[in-house]
Amino acid sequence: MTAPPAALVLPDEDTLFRILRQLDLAPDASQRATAEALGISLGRLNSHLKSLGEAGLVRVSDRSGPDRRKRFAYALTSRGAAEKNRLTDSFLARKFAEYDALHAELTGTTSSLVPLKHRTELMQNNLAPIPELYVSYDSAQKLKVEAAQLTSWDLTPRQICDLELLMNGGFNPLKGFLSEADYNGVVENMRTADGTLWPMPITLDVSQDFADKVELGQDIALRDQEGVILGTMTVTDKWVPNKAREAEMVFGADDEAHPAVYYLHHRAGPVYLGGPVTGIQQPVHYDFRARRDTPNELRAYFRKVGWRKVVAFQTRNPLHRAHQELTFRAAKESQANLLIHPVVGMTKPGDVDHFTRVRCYEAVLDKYPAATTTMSLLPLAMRMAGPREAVWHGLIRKNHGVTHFIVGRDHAGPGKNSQGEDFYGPYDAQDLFKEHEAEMGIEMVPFKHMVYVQERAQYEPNDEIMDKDTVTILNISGTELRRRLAEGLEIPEWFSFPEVVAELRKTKPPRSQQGFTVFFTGFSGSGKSTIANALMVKLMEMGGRPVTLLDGDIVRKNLSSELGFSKEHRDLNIRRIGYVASEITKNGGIAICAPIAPYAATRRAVREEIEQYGAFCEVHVATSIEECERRDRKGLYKLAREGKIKEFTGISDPYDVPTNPELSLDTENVDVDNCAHQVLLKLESMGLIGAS
Ligand code: PPS
Repeated sequence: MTAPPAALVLPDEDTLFRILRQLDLAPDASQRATAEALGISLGRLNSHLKSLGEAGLVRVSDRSGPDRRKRFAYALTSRGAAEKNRLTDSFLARKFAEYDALHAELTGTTSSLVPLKHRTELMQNNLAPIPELYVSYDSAQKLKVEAAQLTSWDLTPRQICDLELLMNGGFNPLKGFLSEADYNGVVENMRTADGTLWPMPITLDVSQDFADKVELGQDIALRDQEGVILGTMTVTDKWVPNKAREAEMVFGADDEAHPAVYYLHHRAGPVYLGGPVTGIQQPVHYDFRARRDTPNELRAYFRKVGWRKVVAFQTRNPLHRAHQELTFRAAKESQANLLIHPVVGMTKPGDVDHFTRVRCYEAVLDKYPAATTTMSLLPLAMRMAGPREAVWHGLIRKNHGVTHFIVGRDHAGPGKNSQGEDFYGPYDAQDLFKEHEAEMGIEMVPFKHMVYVQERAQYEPNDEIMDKDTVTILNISGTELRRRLAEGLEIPEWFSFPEVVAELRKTKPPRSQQGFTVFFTGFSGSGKSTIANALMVKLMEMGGRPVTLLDGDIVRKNLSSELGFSKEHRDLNIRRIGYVASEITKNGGIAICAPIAPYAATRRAVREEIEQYGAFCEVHVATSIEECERRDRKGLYKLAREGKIKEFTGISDPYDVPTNPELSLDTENVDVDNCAHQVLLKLESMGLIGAS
């Protein structure tokens, strides 16, 4: 926050706090009413308002009307709102200190009291409300109007998730996107600059263009993807982060096989902005509204139903019987009520979508003893950061009024690294959590690996089974479950509840009934279009699903007619193709794409987008550049050699050869029909076509 000019005399902190609070609660009130509410004279209020206006904390506006005494309206600026939040914290800290002193005076003991600097956090048990960053409804209406004039940043889906949890206190004690000093502390040693434990960088990454437009001290509006203003931020910091270092320290390796590292390098903007946030309104959700709770709503619920101890279960997967048994046991062992707290913001690419999952969770809720368990949805964007993520999850749950947290084997694990090894040890998350448990103020309930014992027809913790040699232990891995779903095979009742299986089958019919995309890539003239056409005809002959061909030339005529061949335009072209293909795939059709698509990163982004809905089969049409040039069907290579066509792929522009395509075709020794047939065989082996 920028300091007010030196000449300004602001009221003392107490008066300032009371004025800002009053203006937040009743921004439209007359000056007389405000002075009365504060118990000060009109003259004093006037002079305070003048200096607050000059300091940029309050906005004065003229309003027309006959009554001269009501001529001016006063409202908080976003800076004023941020200042009010800061003063609220220091006010609370002081009150806690007074409580301390009173406690000592009345009881003569101070032994159970914690050091003052931790007072505000630790005094907040799971029942008391926690601070939010929102202004009052009336102030929000005013700020919204003011913010319409500000430079705006359109938040990415991940930033919307982060902002929601910043504003509603889910990321308490953070007051905004991290400043540079806080970011450095968090990256290097999991602590903000003042020493507060916080393991995950919550940063506002922006484009270079946007960063160039913003000055330090400036307020910016934060908008969702429809342009709705959710909050404002006073930019106190702007810097170019060392992303490789962030990846090493936060995710354990600068390895793009880690989804968050990939995101960091390919999705996140190059510049970070930091500063305090003022909340105007929460992001709008139209789905499962009754199942979404802010931290304070959950705390209020726990107060209402009298839950003192609550154990939370974090999940990004459907719940099967093993999970139900495990969570039930965890609640019993810690003598706590159970909160199923699934993530519905962003999870790992390829996960079951949250709509399906929530319907599955609802089916499982009935399996718990009545009134012991509840479910609430958490709009978190996960980073899959294993140990650090577990600590982060714990702090977030603590903010939601939870006292115990289940941490399992490989909590928030991202899968294998580029060497095919696990990023983290299976119990690293539990170890790191344990190390910080006392400071976090939330207790870990370590996950027991539950397996099904056939003879006893029940789930038992694996490490408690003494007669392993004589009983039959059954388990179905996640991979095996996906295989059974994909192939339409039986899923036994001991493994999952029939209602859950039915939901999963609805969204994930067997692969042979799902949509998919075949994505050809290769040089111009490599034979992509010809093979794609042959494949389309063969698939149409089989019938069953609609087939659409998105050929390079056709797309450039219809979808991308204004684009050229710069890297930026090619990427845009491929992303458009990817978008259309993902929609076709989602709706159960077959999309065949045949652009050059020279950049590996863009192909990967398209793959990720499509794999949310169905299979992606990348086919490299591996005709060499020499052969393409020799064929030169369209005469373009000749023109490219003569310099008449610029940026020509393979001649004067790069092509990243696919390193791991589903199929690579040699067109120099094999005819078109056979190439198309090879693709069909590949699709069959992927389970995408076949008897159905
Ligand atoms: S990209 O890179 O994927 O966006 O390209 P794409 O849309 O597939 O290109 C389609 C056709 O454009 C012709 N063409 C060029 N290709 C490469 N480089 C340059 N500079 C260029 N200029 C025009 C070329 O005929 C491509 O056709 P195909 O179907 O690949 O033979």
